[in-house]
Amino acid sequence: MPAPVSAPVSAPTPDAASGTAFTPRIFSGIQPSGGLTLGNYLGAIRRFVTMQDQGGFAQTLYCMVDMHAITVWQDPDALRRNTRELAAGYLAAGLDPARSILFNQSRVPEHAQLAWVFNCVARMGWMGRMTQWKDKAGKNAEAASLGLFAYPALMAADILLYHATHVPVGEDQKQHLELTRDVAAKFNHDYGVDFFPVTEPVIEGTATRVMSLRDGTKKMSKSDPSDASRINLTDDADTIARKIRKARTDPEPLPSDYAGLRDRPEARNLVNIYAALSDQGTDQVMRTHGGSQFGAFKPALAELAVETLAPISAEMARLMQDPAEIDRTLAAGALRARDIAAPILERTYDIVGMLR
Ligand code: AQP
Repeated sequence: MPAPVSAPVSAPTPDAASGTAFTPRIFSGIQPSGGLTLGNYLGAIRRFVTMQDQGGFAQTLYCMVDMHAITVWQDPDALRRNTRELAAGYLAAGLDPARSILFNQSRVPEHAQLAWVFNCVARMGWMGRMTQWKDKAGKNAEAASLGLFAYPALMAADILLYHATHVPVGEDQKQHLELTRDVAAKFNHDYGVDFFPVTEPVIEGTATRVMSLRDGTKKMSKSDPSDASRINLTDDADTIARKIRKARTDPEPLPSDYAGLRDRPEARNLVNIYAALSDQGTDQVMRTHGGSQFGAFKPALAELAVETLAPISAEMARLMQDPAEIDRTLAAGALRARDIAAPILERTYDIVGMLR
């Protein structure tokens, strides 16, 4: 059993029908659809590293989900660059290719193959209810790609292709994880098997939903048109400090307790970021900074952000000078991923009745 991360990680899900425990295994991914943000770092990558380091999982697989990225238009050169930069971000933050399997999704064709099976398991109604689909397709759903609509079935395939039991993600992915569980349950039920595990999302801590610096009701996102809305992992110290100084807030000082931030989304966001970066609870942050004006709190937050991100950003820049080495790391990771994926896909085809 893996040891707890910041809060207890529940046991690998025993299959309800057979009582069989699945091998504890982690899968998660990030889209190379832009540069990495502080949201990606705090909501996902930092926990990828913790879960790798704590041990107790048979494998930790971390992917650059390039096939997900092309569900909206990506310039081919930018996609190549963003995929390498994402890999550099993983490595710079502490993922170790000797201990974790790092690869880009399109190098493991089993993802697309299993996704097709799941396209035939998942229902149109399920997909239509996904808030990410509604947000990204917007009012003009007719013009959105079929891939964007089917995105959650590919995500279910990413996870279930490895029989992953735990998936560390930010809050925004909770609904997709629930759909992954529905796909596994429906497949198992339809074919009368106990083949796919019911995966546990791991959504923990104070930074599971980092918000935009310009609008505290919107998620910080790498594809937000406003660069001022986010902190990029590649931003230099001055840029980070400027973005935090200009972050939208309100005129009131910080309250003495966290509950006082309930109707102040921008202020709450900055406190949550501070808590996550300093590894403190929000109550502790309020004890230290309650009563402060933003003129004092923002520089303290900027200092903390620079202290955390500067070494990562410097290491990313160093790694990006040798793209061929990044490509070799990803190719080697893909071979290891395929060793796990290929037999699971074969067995899936067999269960479905495809001649092998
Ligand atoms: N703002 C955030 N706060 C906490 N976690 C976040 N994540 C993303 N934004 C935040 C987590 O990062 C992982 C990878 O996300 P993704 O790149 O696959 O897709 P996304 O969630 O759609 O991220 P973006 O930045 O908003 O990308 P675009 O703009 O391309 O759609 C996930 O675990 C996610 O929860």
